[in-house]
Amino acid sequence: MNIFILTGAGVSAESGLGVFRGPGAALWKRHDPIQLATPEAFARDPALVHEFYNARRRNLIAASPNAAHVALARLEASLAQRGGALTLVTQNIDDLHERGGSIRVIHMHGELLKARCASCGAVSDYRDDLAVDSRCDCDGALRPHVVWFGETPLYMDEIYAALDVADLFVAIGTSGAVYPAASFVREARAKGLRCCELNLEASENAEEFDDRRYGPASETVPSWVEEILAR
Ligand code: BJW
Ligand code: ZN
Repeated sequence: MNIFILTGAGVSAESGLGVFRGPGAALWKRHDPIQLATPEAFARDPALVHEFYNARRRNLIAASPNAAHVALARLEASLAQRGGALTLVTQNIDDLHERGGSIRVIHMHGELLKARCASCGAVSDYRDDLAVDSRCDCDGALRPHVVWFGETPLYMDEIYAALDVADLFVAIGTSGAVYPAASFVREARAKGLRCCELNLEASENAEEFDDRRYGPASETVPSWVEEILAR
């Protein structure tokens, strides 16, 4: 069985990382995170945008994966043993899937623990605070390696190729408000895939899913994984 999973901020909510939308959304009290996640905001006030991501980077380093991350890692290993495969695509910029044991994670919106040079494009591991004067070896300015509104998400060819060969599409902890990720379910349906949503509450595109399960990811994901592996 080939399973395609798309995760969003809800899968990391119980690890103490904030969500953008939905109950308890309070990613950053002082400013609307959605207003900061744009190239225009970074051009206008890079220090403020760095401050937002520096605070989230510190929070991430102190956080731990939860039962949902661990269950998805178990699913990846068990499917591989049975000759199947899991494609795990995340909109999250945290590394909690990896720390939960997942081997292959596709970060379509980038990674918080990496920095990118705005001049040469080089991407490097980065765990410290970034500042306006942080520089690449080429002297270009460093920015967080994340995908802001209006920028092209990463690994799109790989993602669409994986959707082509999947048997089941599952969305976990995502509001369905941000494209192109929000359109994956429609594309999966068009290919005849069964689609399942695991979320705290109905997402914006809930009606596109055949199977909907609502509750905290730390409970719904492990029980759904057990069910899949018992088949
Ligand atoms: C729980 C839970 C618990 C809580 N258990 N669940 C008009 C129409 C259509 C599209 C557009 C349009 N105008 C502009 C666009 C395009 C735009 C877009 O989608 N805008 C919308 C606002 C309409 N998209 C883009 O610009 C993208 N690029 C693009 O389209 O390029 C063109 C292109 C397309 C295709 C191929 C090639 C090129 C880029 C989008 C970049 C998004 N960036 C951000 C910031 C990244 C860095 C960062 O983290 O700061 O990504 S925005 C933010 O939203 C972040 C997230 O990854 C993303 C999605 O959020 P997510 O993960 O769904 O989280 P939430 O908070 O929304 O939802 C959490 C859910 O969990 C909720 O439902 C809760 O209930 C639930 N939950 N606790 C389970 N314990
Ligand atoms: Zn550079």
